[in-house]
Amino acid sequence: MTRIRPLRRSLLSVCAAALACCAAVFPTTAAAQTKTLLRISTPAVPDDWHGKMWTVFKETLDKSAPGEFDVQINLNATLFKQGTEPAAMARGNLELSSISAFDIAKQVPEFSIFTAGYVIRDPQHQAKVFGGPIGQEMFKLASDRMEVTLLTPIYLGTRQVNLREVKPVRTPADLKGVKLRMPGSKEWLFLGEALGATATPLAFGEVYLGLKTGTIDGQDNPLPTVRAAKFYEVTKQLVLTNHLVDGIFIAISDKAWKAMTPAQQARVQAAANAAAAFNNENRLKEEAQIVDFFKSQGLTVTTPDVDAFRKQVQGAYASSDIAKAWPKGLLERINNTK
Ligand code: KDO
Repeated sequence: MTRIRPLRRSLLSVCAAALACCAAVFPTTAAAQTKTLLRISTPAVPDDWHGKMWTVFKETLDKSAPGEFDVQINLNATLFKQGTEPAAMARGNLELSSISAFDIAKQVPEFSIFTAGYVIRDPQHQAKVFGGPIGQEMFKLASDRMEVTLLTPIYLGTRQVNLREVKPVRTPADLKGVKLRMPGSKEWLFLGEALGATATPLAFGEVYLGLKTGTIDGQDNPLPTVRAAKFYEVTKQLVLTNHLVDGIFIAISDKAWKAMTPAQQARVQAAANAAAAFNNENRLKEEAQIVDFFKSQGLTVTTPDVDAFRKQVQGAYASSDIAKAWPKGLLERINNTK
């Protein structure tokens, strides 16, 4: 038997005690290190469906792969600012987010076709376009050119104009001079201007205060978001322009995706699908009946001349630089998807 000299023995026992102490103080850290870290960042508020869907994602994954993933959900843009998520994912500082067509268009200009007003007709049309060959081609293009993989599209809702003060709005001319808040990118600002307004860039998290203090006259978002972010508390009118059937995409960083085994990838994909289904089902259900809620809160809900808005917005895109990046024939293929 090897003899341990007294000095070595006392050193060993000090080390053993230190290790035992560490294990007692940091047991979860030690366990978490063996798990695959999945950090999520989104500007979504907790009460919006695409905020809640991340809990479905986490629960689905915890069930299909117990103890395998450490899913950390960060809502309200607390981890990364709105629009900076793709860069954070490319750097390896973030694993998952829901990114918009506008975020993708910054790197893949062809994708801007999905940022254009009055291209996608309704949620069913969106599901058919994204669920068919066009979706496959465009998601591959984005995944090939960015350092993220798009796992699934999500219906964010149909965007409407929401104003601080009641105003007769029939046509785009009636929005002249209205400071309409849009998220801050060229494609967003183009959409706001195409609607006839003065597009004013502001991050989502600052919209409530902007409406309250009057630094902006209005904003546009799908109605479930107007409810969840409580914009109805600081606005008086909804104008049902239906100008953008908006989609976002659950995306995962390539660093995280490629480090996973095929079995892990399949579980993450299934969890993303479950999250998307939860969002889509609840959002559609809510959109179908939400107008009464706003009326009960004292808001004036008006229907403008939607054909006049459609004509002006489609015309603005047709003659724009943005549309020059759209793949030849894609608009017709989208229009012909029934
Ligand atoms: C917004 O800032 O108006 C917007 O609706 C844009 C979307 O692309 C998306 O970022 C969304 O905000 C957030 O998820 C908050 O709902």
